[in-house]
Amino acid sequence: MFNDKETFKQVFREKLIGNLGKPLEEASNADIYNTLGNMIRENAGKHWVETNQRFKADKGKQVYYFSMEFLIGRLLGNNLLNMGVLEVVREGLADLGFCLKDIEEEEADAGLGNGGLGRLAACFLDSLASLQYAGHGTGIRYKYGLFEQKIVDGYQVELPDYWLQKENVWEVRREDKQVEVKFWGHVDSYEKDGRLVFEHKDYEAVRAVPYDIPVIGADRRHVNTLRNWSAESITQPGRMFGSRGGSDYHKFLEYKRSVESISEFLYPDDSQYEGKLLRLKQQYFLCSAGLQSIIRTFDKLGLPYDTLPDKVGLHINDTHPTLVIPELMRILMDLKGMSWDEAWDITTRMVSYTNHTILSEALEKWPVTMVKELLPRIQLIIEEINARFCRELMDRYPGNQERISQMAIIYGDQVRMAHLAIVGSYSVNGVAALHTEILQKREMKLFDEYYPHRFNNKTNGITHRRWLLHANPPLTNLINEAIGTRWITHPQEMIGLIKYCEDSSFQEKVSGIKRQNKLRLAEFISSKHGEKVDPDSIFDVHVKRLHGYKRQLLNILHIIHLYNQIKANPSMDMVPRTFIFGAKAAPSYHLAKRTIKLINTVADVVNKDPDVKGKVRIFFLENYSVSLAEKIIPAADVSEQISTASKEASGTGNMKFMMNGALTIGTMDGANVEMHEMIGDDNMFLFGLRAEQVLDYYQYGGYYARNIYNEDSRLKEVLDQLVTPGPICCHTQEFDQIFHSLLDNNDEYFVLKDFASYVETHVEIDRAYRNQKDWLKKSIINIGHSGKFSSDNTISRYASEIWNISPVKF
Ligand code: 26V
Repeated sequence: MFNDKETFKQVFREKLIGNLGKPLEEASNADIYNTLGNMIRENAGKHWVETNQRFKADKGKQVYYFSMEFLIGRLLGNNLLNMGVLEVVREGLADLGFCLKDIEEEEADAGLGNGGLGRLAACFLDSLASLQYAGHGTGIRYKYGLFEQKIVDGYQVELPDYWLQKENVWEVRREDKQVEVKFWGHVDSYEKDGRLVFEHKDYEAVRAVPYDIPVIGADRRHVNTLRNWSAESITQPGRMFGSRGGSDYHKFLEYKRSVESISEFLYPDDSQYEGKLLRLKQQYFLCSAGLQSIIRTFDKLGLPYDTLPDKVGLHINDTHPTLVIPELMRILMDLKGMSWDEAWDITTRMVSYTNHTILSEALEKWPVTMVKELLPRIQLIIEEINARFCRELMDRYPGNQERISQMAIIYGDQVRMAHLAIVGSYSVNGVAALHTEILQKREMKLFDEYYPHRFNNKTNGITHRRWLLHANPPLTNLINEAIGTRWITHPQEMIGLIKYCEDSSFQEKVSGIKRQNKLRLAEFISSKHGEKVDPDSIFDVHVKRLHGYKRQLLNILHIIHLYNQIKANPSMDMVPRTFIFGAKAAPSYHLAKRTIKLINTVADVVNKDPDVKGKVRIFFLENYSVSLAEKIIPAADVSEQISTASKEASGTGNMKFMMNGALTIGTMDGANVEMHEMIGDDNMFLFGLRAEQVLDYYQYGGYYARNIYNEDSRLKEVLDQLVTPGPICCHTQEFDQIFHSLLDNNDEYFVLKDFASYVETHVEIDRAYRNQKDWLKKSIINIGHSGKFSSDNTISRYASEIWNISPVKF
């Protein structure tokens, strides 16, 4: 490795020539990126091999985090950081005439996830490796990540994200580790040596090829693996067609196309479950390939199978990989010859499950007929799990048919995946205290009573390495100056910053850094939008997926109200605000897409209006992604976390903003509640209904949106503007649907109900910002407490309280 700049430069030059056959003088930024990336991966390779040898020698438990999504974003900067060579490389490249920031922009942003759930998985990988746990990711190598969003005439347009067009320097194709996954066909059963044997026949075989990505921990020496599976066709004649039969060329092409579609694209809708066959195929593909490879590794140890739970942990990220439960049962019984009871005992000591949402429309329920046709053996096993579970329930609640049907795994013609996940695992966790409480007391109450020790909370976290050290180097340096560097490995020690919260010189420095970050973002926005951005305005930021419950609509309605106030009184006294939005809507989510159009329409009207005199400006930044988040978050003054209370399981964006010194305007939802517990009313801006109230309205009724519309003249004015001809509604019925959802459909997400307190709270923010000293004090208190939300903290708890693993020390 290179520990000094000169060695780096020399090694790099040689590598460049070897790699590209080009001298430095002819190299493009892309050439530099490729060479550097390859060089870093090769360097990590040595530690990767050593880490795996250490695992072997240690003979300890390895945990596999199964997830349909790993939203890892770009890796170069973070890998350089974790390898401890960031500065050497930055300076070395500068000497050679290149700017590392520009080189980083050459990397495709791996968008293999929708939002919170996928990004959490990526933060967890970083913490697992950095804390030296044996914890790996198991995912899918989608050819297309989450769509690229363009805004055309104010509308969202989706383009394919062909991220692999650029060479992926981080992955290693491991053909030697491939396995076969079987679909369709039928199951024969017969008795052999006094046992019932099941044989899967006439199936269609798919080749699963892993691509391994090294996950480099913060001390560079510990390197875990993210193993992403790719679906490929089998070309051995006569083996691949399954029920299609025959072997002519057309059939082969048809087969090939159908196989390759399995790992072709990431489903872009994270809010509405749809029973799509291809999605079920993806899920089983992930589970079966991942498990076969894990079992193969275990077999090499030559240990008895009852030790499997001591050597392997399987964690499922939401219900998407729940099929690991029946698939493990299949492997243990059909391939390893175990009895049902032995296999079930092992399985339920291995699997743990995280629930990420209580939105009923996102809960997965697969049609029995679909599972039966696509995965005949798996469906038989699920039926048996269900039958045995229902018998247990009958013993426990004799005659209580209603309770049994509420808890059953198969109900009507559907398999309820959350029930299967709870029954088949030894731990079920929610992702923030409030969310876990709602699971235990409401949504999954019956299961919590039946399995009193199974439910637990693990509040989410974010990796401070990406979201502070990498995204905000000036703030990182300032913290180092103030409290030393121990916080980098012990993020909770950021609390030491609190003692500087009233220190004027420290405040000045925090303020200077924020301004510098705002200037950078202002420049970026100007370059995209061709408009000036005022760095002295409050940067008020709302970035996340677009969804009704996240209430971007509440935000934009408030902005329209502000606009109305300014129009009525152009000399109104307010601190100028720059409202920044970033959000992708699921392609089929019409109301969400209309909300994007509304934001862009209002932006157009307001930004152009000379009466506004720059008091309010609105920018919708297209294609919100991990790399864009890294640019936006360090520059935010205000963080919008305004979900309908009870709906946002945790939120993780809230934590990223807090860590970068933004103040939160938010509801008592998800992890905001815990944020409030730490910093209190003085340091965040809370408003709106509480979860309890929202849930009671849902349960007992009593909310009438139209009454609020009739009574609040500000709101009436705003809503009428959506549907009556004027600057926002240009003789179209574009926003009728939004209007109707609020009034005729009684405002499912309580936007109108929370409007008044939201408006008031924004007035408070305006007032608070004018007192810069006090604002900075609040900001420093936020930063100081944010270490609690480091995913290092979260992962330590998963490790000790769920997985029962310790760091694998050198
Ligand atoms: C659901 C579905 C439904 C079927 C189609 C594809 C798909 C993809 C993803 C999802 C997951 C939705 C759940 C989710 O993302 N929850 C978020 O998890 C974050 C991490 O725990 C948490 O911070 C957010 O509050 C929560 O909304």
